[in-house]
Amino acid sequence: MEFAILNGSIINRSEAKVDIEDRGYQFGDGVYEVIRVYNGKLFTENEHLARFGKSSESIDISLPYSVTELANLLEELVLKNDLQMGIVYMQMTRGAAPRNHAYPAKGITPTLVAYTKEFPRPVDSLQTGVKTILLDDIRWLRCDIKSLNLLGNLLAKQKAAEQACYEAIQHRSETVTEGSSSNIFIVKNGVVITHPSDPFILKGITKDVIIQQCLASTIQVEERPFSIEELQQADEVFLSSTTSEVMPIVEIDRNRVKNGTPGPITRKLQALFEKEIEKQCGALPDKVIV
Ligand code: PSZ
Repeated sequence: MEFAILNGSIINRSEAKVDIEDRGYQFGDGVYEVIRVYNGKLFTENEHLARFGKSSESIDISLPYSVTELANLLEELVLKNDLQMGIVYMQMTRGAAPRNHAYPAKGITPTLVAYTKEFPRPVDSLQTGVKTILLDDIRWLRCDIKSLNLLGNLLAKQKAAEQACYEAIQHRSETVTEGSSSNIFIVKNGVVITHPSDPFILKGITKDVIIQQCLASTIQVEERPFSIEELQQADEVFLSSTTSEVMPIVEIDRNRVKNGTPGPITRKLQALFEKEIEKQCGALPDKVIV
């Protein structure tokens, strides 16, 4: 049997149902997280729970559980579902109430849902790298909130998929912001560069792990806005996310990045990332860097 979390309880997944007047369903009025599970263990769990708290706070929904309670619930869910390699999806909405744009004054209880999904590491893409397109960033100005409102992101990802690409790299005027579901990095003359964590992008947990690893090693890193031109002239380009990890980008709008193969600093960061996974979650059965 497969289980899910609905509010404070772990129940049969097929019995986890929410109200049609839930504000998540009606308005996308809520926040979410995706947490990676390797070897049955949650990777960077505290960081994801902290961001979940921050996102919900920024739209005035207060967490009805402590972070410890939530962590215990998620860990129990992973155990009960016998999940080894996959993700936990978790979302919280403002709750159910008669439809009205303004929040109901009182007496509304947030709806918290979580479930698990098996998901292998994308080892082939991590080896070869992926293709991308460049696209205008048409999203709102609070992309730092991990909100359920994802239409802008979905439209961008769909355009990429229609061109057999893995991701859409978005830009506002000349400045590259982020992917539709990832952060974007360039490497130029040995320096790793990525957009600073401001309201134009999501502060990726993976991005922060990568920055910490640069700082802890000899790799120079700069968080600063960079232009489309810098992207196009970069020595290496990669993206990062919970499920994509450190993913080499080898093509942008049909143009190869350098010679069209993953670069040495990207490879080094992939190796460091796998080390961090193994430190937190134990030995990986399918390593990209051996
Ligand atoms: O399974 C998937 O396709 C996932 S799991 C996480 C994401 C996609 N995306 C996270 C994300 C994002 O949606 C945007 C707009 N920017 C950056 C990221 C990367 O954030 P982390 O590293 O925390 O996953």
